Amino acid sequence: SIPQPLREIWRKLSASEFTGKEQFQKEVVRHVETTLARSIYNCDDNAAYSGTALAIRDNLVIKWNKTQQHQTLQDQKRVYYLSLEFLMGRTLDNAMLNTGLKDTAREGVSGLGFRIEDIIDQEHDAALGNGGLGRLAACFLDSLATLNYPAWGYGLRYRYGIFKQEIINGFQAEVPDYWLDFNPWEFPRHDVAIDVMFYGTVNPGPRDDHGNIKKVWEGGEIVQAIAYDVPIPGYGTDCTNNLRLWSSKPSGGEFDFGKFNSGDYEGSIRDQQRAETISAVLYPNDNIDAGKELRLKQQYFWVAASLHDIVRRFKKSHRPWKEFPEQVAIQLNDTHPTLAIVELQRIFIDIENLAWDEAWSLVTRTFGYTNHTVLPEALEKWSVPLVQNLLPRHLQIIYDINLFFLQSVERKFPKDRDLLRRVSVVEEGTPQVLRMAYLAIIGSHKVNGVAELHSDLIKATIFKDFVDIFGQDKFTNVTNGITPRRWLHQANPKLSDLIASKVGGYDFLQDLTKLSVLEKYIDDKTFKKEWMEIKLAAKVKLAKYIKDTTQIAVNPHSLFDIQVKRIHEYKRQQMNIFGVIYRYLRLKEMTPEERKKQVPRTSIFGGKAAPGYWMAKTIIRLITAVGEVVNQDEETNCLLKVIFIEDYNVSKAEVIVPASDISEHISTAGTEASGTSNMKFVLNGGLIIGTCDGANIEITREIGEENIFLLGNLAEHVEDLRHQHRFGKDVVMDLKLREVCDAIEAGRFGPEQTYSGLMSALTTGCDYYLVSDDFSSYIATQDLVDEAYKDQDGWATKSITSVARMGFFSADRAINEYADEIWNIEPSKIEPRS
Ligand code: NBG
Repeated sequence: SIPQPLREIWRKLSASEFTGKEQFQKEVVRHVETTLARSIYNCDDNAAYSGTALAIRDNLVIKWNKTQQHQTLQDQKRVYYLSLEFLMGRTLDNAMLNTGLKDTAREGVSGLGFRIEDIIDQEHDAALGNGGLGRLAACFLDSLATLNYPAWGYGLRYRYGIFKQEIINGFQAEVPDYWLDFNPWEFPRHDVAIDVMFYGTVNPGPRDDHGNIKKVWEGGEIVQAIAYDVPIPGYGTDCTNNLRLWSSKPSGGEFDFGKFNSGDYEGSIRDQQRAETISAVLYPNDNIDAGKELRLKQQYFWVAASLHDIVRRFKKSHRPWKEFPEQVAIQLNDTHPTLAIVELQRIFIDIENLAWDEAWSLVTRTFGYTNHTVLPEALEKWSVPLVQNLLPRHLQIIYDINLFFLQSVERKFPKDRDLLRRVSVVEEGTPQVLRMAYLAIIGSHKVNGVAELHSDLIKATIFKDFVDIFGQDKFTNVTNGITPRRWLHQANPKLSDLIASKVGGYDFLQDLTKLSVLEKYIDDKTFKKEWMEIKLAAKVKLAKYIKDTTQIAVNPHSLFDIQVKRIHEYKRQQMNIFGVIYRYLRLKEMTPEERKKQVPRTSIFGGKAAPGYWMAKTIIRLITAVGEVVNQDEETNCLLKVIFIEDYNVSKAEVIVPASDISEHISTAGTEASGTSNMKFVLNGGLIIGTCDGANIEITREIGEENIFLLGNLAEHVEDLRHQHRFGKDVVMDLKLREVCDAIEAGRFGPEQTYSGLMSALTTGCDYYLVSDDFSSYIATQDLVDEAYKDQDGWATKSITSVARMGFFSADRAINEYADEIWNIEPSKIEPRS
């Protein structure tokens, strides 16, 4: 660092933030001309985006440095949020809004001959996530910074995020999405390079302070983790936190010159490629565990680098180890980072020479674990031979953790051998597998679900034994939330402005409960009119996007019915499209007179299927095929259109979410842990049709039953219904659904073989997701939606009332709950520079 006497000079020269339009413009032009080496003759939208981003970034970086210095000086407890996914979307618009520079930038670029919207549109999404879990992590980062919590995110810097989806002949095709061409939002820290070892052997070493023979893990393959830092600006505060993403690189030299010189060119780069492969690509599975070695490597690589970093930071403060949990909280976003528990125990006992019990007490007080699913196919299990080979020392530690745990269980419940079998981290079988969720519970002081129903369900089902063992208090609920900055203010600026004009400014963006003031205006005719005009404008914008990308014209005055999310059988896009077919069949039967009475509808779908998830891909094909038939049917297409929006992602969601009249959240009860898009849609004045599942239940409680269209069976009946399907004698399919299946099987939407899997899932597959049980309720509820929509004034009342009551679903509320109940951390405000 700089010698003391020179620091004054340094401080005088220190960079300062630009203010005002002129200074902003100067910065943009300077960046375009110097950083980008371009000129007025070749500055297109893309160069203007880069210049603008770099100018905004400069201000952000100044706040970021200040925040990091402040937090280091304060030396308070920090939270580290470990997530394999951060689905950030675009940054520029959000950074401008959070730092209060949007208007300056709009005027500034306009004076230079550009439109801010076009510039914003140039940015590539940072799509380092699959869906809700990754987007939740991104919303949480926004809230942590906004609320001034000292917090870091840790993740992987994938070279390829989630694939780009193309629809070719109606089927999904996957295209790699290389997003790092120009990414002004990351800062490589080549000086933060951490060696991570894999494979190798464990050998006896010297005796430790406690007289035990040490275990030495050695001789493995070493890969380097390089830090890339991303600034995360809070809204209306200088607090700018850090997201650190690790990139993998071969350790010691780029490639093997020996091999190169002897002519083995391929061999010379093989090791380099092996190392770089680790952070190359995000696994594209949402709620599915693939169990591949490379994924385990990713997990350990990321966890080892992050913990090394965290422990190093702690050691700088020269505190005794016993203070570790008072300085460090680590949150495990699902089981993906569970190895962090084992790694920290390893660091403590193997490297820092703590005794097992002391180390374990520190470890368990440090970690919290969030569960995001009860779906069996998503619960992570690692094969023991795989772990033995890749991480031999960790496997030993896991065995010890498990042994001590089982001994304590045995003391508490003597002679219950079946209990020991049920709760063991090691599941018997060929091969044996490690149940990562169990390890995460054993190694954490708190376990939470993400919505009330979900948190109750995990306690009653998959983790029941652990509640008996550890007690109720270890298990808690933190209902998910979303950031109103991105999902209202940024995505729907007109609505945000209208709300601000009624509730007394933009404070509601930092305290979403202030929305409740809107209820006062429920009878205000002009307000209602403006409200509905904004909704219509959002629909017009989406209609234009649909026209531009699919050439299909949709009527913005029709009811926009939207289901956008990952395609999954449990989310039941199939039920939605069956419903569309049913509607189409009815419309076909009607006389022209009857048709005149119908509410025109546009059914909009979007979402990716995991590349290996054949059933999900079949569902996409059915949706596109129904669209092909329905959209061209002159008799009915003014009353029904079906659209599949290609490559659904965060930036498209920002256009889609404000435009819904109704959105669908119709998972089989008990399967969707929370859902978060339900919150986004309602916050933007859209109503919901949904099942009693996940956060839908709490949304209903908050906004009132009269403002939501609920349907279907309850979670408590699901098991019985499944049992009936499996063993019941004379289960007959719902007649309406039968009609739909007949139409599909008659080839009305292309060759029926295409859908045979989907059809047999309903029959021989015992209809695991209970589509036939909920179908008639679904159809009846959709009829209620049509009826309600005819009364536009009543609809507006529902829409406004719902928004007014959505305060609870801010991610700020969720983060405050984590901070108080799990992390025990305090906010720390950075005073603005005088
Ligand atoms: C997902 C759930 C969603 C939930 C998000 C965020 C996984 C494993 N789970 O319902 O399916 O909203 O997590 O909590 O991706």
